[in-house]
Amino acid sequence: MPVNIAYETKIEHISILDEHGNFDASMGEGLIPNDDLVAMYKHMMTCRHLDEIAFKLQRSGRMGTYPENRGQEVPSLAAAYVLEKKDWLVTCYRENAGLFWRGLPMEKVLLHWMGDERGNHIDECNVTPLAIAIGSQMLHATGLAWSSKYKKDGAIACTFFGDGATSEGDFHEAANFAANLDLPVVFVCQNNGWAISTPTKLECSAPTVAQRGIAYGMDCVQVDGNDMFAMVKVVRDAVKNARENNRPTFIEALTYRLGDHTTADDASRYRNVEELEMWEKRDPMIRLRKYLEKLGLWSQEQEDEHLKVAAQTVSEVVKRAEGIDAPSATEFFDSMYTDMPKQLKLQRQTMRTSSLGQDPSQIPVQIPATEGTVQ
Ligand SMILES: Cc1ncc(C[n+]2csc(CCOP(=O)(O)OP(=O)(O)O)c2C)c(N)n1
Ligand SMILES: [Mg+2]
Repeated sequence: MPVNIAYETKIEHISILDEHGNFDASMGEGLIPNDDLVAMYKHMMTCRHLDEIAFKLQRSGRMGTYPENRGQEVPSLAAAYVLEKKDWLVTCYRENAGLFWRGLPMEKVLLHWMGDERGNHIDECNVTPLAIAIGSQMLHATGLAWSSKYKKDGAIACTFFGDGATSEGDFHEAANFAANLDLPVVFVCQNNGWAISTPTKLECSAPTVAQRGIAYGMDCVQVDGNDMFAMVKVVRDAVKNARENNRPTFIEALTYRLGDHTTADDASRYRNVEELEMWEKRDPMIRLRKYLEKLGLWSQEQEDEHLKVAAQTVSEVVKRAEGIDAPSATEFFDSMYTDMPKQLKLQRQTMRTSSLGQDPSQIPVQIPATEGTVQ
């Protein structure tokens, strides 16, 4: 019997504006209006300033652990730029630029990292709270898309996760459901080469992470994740595919975190200086700035001017985050369920909060007569 090919495929890599300033006009021309490009660059400047200040807040004991976003601003910003208001952006923890573009107040992210549940109360826009349990958010995105399809409201869900997260079961379950049920989901993997100190090649033997999506029958593409033009193009294509055909797409965005994994990490212990220097040259802001300058859309004066605006914005954000009244000690119980299970009700009522000097109304302990004994 002849040997036939049962299946053949390819993964395209999309790049429009590369690190050397080469611009592929055949794909990039007219993709993003100049005014929008300038607005995006300014937004990235503000986000990067917030990142720097957040790092300092942690170092000076004013905030808990923080994961720097520096270097990874483009993928989520491109997605937020393309998505409509009714759509969902379902992120992990390195997508500040996209979340803020959609309208999440910056102080909510600071509150989150200060351990304040109110940072996770989001009424302003269709984004979900930061997901720290790796991979969990992809399932939420699939669920949101399933509910949109059921309700026929036309919304799609765009979810973000890292290369490491594609080795979690949650990714495979979310991808399988999304593809089999024809759900409008855009899966964006930010492949930054590392899952904390584990290099991607140690947890993914395939040459691209994108091909993991092929197993589920999704369209898959790899893109330069530091290239705003290429990112906007692939997200736009994927959103169209989701909106018009109810089909999920897997996008592998190649990028790099220029900082440590979080403030609890020291990346110099596992990655070498040459690698970092190579990626510093690929910084998404450098190439966008050069492109804007070449077109006469940006100058050093504008840079200096906007830096002042960014500093002022961030300083007000920090004031708001630090100025909020202390949360009650039971706040985190109240955010979890619409109808709190009785075990949690009991825990809430029996919390010994007097040592914190908070919520003295909880003392003495009150066990609800109607709830009976908790098993
Ligand atoms: C379920 C789960 N397992 C382990 C961790 C600890 N952890 C935090 S970040 C991380 C690595 C994630 O790597 P990746 O998905 O590539 O995201 P990146 O931080 O590189 O953006 C791990 C293992 C966690 N938060 N959740
Ligand atoms: Mg990673």
